Amino acid sequence: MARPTTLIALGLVSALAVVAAAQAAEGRFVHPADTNKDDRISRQEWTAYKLPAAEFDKADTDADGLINGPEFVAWRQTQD
Ligand SMILES: [Ca+2]
Ligand SMILES: [Ca+2]
Repeated sequence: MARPTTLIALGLVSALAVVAAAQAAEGRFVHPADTNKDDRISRQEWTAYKLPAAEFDKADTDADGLINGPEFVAWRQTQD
């Protein structure tokens, strides 16, 4: 017999999945290197994800110290 707490937990997981889908639909930047989920990759996150440290400054075209979605996509296109 399912306990009420189990049902609440399942409901929460479903709600989170809906939120994630909505964020993707809005074109939010989602990358596994973005460990603090602020939609930007910091230098620490970049190197922690084993991305080449020398590439960070190339990718950060506006030099604000963070890689946003468009910057990351543009950088990726230079890597192929
Ligand atoms: Ca981040
Ligand atoms: Ca930047």
